[in-house]
Amino acid sequence: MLILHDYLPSGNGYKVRLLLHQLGIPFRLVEHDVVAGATRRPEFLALSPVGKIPVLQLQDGTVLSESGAILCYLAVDSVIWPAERLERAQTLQWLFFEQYSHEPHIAVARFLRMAPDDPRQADLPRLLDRGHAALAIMEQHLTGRRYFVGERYGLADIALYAYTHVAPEGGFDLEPYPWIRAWLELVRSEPGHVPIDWRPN
Ligand SMILES: N[C@@H](CCC(=O)N[C@@H](CS)C(=O)NCC(=O)O)C(=O)O
Repeated sequence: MLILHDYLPSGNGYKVRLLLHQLGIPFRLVEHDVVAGATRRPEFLALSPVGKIPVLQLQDGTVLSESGAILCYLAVDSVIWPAERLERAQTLQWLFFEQYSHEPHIAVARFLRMAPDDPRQADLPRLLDRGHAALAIMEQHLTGRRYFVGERYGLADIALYAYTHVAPEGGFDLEPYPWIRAWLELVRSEPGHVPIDWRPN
């Protein structure tokens, strides 16, 4: 059985949990307390030198890190992976956007609210600014569309949903983004959708 090393409040981990559940793939969840520094301990670093969750451990012991890479590993050959070459590249485009222009600002702003002693508190105004810039790009793309790629629910929606739906916890008001709010509702209504704090039995 697959093992997912994860931390329940993590949006990066949630992307993988959500996809595993929606694809009906059974897995065992092993939780690590990121805030307490568990991923920096020697036992975890021996598993994955990157020192971050999520980590997917395959049946043969191989480990895979980086949420976007794990999503692709699980999705390729499944119904959720686009058949068309352009749509595959557009999916990757949004996964890279999420990692470079969205998550580093929106997820970190949310994390700083959970960790008031973190020395990066002074970065908050810049993170809010950059996070809103990412939300504005998403709003513009979603205007007149239902989903990010090919008018079908896919990996780009999963990856961007993970931290966008909890962006208010980082201080982002989603009121000015009606298309994003409609898309969040649509993603929530997908079959097999589970909330961020869901864990397998
Ligand atoms: N680019 C990575 C980011 C992973 C990441 O930042 N994980 C955080 C939790 S959301 C973590 O494990 N942080 C622990 C640390 O940096 O010590 C991904 O998408 O998987």
